[in-house]
Amino acid sequence: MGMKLYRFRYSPYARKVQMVLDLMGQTYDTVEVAYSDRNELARVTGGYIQVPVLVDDDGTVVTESRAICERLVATARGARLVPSPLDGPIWAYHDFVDGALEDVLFRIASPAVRDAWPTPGDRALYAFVKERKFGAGCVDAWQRDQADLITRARHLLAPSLRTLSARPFLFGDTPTLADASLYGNCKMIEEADTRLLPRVAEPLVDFSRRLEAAAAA
Ligand SMILES: N[C@@H](CCC(=O)N[C@@H](CS)C(=O)NCC(=O)O)C(=O)O
Repeated sequence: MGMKLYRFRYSPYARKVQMVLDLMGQTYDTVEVAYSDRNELARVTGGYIQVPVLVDDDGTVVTESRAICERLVATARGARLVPSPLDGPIWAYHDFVDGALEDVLFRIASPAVRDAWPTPGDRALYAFVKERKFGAGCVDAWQRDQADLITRARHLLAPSLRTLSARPFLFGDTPTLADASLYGNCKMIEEADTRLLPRVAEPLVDFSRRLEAAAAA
């Protein structure tokens, strides 16, 4: 049985996991989940309908991207992505990306992600899911406030950009889990609208291509 990754193309958590798999040289299939058809996902997981979900080679179903990454970096090929003794700062960076950074970046991506769903039902459901959590009209408000959100994102990203102007990857010459995390958020922005990532931070376009090249090598 092969490994399977359930994802939305724009999910930063799924794209992070996918990059970890690519950097490991792992073979896997991706399953692109339709926003309003999560029957397969619910059957596989017993009811969890967020992405990513990883079905491992041995059939083990793992939810929550942090838990998936913990499992992957515990393998021989994955261990390189968290080189000792940098475990602490690498996981801390991972958590910064999935927390504070994603909290700003998903608001920048959401309006375009909503508009890209193929059916009116998907678009409405996507907006509804966001509105249940963040209030009526939130996706339209994030569209209106996009310039301010980009300013906030730039501020949060500035230290990382200084690091990346001096070295190819966040912790040096070779990619780590930290890079895969940052990449996941870059892909969210790019999948929303390719014109957005250079507006947020031009150097992250090169960074993303560099990491993809390292993963393909
Ligand atoms: N803590 C979870 C978060 C996963 C998550 O928020 N996934 C989003 C996509 S980015 C999702 O599936 N949302 C459900 C929805 O939009 O209905 C993880 O790290 O895996």
